[in-house]
Amino acid sequence: MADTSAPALRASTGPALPVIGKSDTKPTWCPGCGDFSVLAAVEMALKRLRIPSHNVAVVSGIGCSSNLPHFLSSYGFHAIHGRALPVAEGIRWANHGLTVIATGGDGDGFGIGAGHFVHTMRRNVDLTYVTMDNQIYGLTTGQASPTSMMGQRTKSTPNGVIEAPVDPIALALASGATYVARGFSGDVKHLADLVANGIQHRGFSFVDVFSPCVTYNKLNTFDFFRQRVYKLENAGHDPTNLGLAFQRAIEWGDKIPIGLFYTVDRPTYEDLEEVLSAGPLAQQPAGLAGRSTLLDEFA
Ligand SMILES: Cc1ncc(C[n+]2csc(CCOP(=O)(O)OP(=O)(O)O)c2C)c(N)n1
Ligand code: SF4
Repeated sequence: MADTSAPALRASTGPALPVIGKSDTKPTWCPGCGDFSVLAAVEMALKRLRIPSHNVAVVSGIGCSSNLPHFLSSYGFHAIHGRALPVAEGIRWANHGLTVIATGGDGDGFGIGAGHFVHTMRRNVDLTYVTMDNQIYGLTTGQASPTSMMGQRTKSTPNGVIEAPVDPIALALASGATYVARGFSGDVKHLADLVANGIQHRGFSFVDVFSPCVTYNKLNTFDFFRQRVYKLENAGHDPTNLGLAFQRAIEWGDKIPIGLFYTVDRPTYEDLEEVLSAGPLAQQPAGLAGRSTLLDEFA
């Protein structure tokens, strides 16, 4: 976990440290888009943890959802399509004192970014990845995404999707993520709890969010999920049991689980990478260790 102990909200000498909030940029999302709730939940989580703006970096790829970093007062980086996670990893390695959050859509994370998704999880890099999973490409106006349901008619699948969807939760469990959860934009408080716990968890935290696209996905709507979702914590689920987590992950039908599927303590990439043991690279002296000995060999 990033250094959340630091945020004494008022430095002993100097001005109050700014708590996270909305930026001056107003969201351009369609009225009713699920992503508004995700933005609110991320802000609530960071406020609750009292992490000041300057200690947070939010990174995204490309898509409607990937515009999220613009709307927070933290540091932000709007990367290219599918590349939120490698950029987020790079930020962690350069300065693992920061709280790093990656955000984006299902197309961004589970399509073009799928390779990065798997490898960041198996490394257990200590960051939080929040996906706004609307099961469609929103920004490009309604093509099928990797999580679109079979049979769904979209702009790119006029006769219905014929490919089986990616199951992000099962994929995360299989790839070694150490905190795996799912939220719903229709329940912001529950979602904020999942995000806050994910930020506090040491290791790769994944929160997949049912975040309906009200403009292009007329199948997976707020009502669709309201009628189906139930909370794992109310169903006696044991989030320390990987086998049970897989069983819950593949549930899809009249009942669909949200909440914490799985969590485990495992050393993070940052714990195991020797070069980071002396503290954040950004605060270490620049230079090449043992440089003179190395250069002497070529003299
Ligand atoms: C390399 C590359 N390929 C394709 C695109 C076009 N493109 C932009 S956003 C996007 C998909 C967005 O869908 P998703 O990630 O689910 O986000 P949403 O807009 O639904 O929030 C695509 C295909 C691109 N920008 N770059
Ligand atoms: S097109 Fe869909 S995902 Fe994009 S802002 Fe509008 S409702 Fe949200």
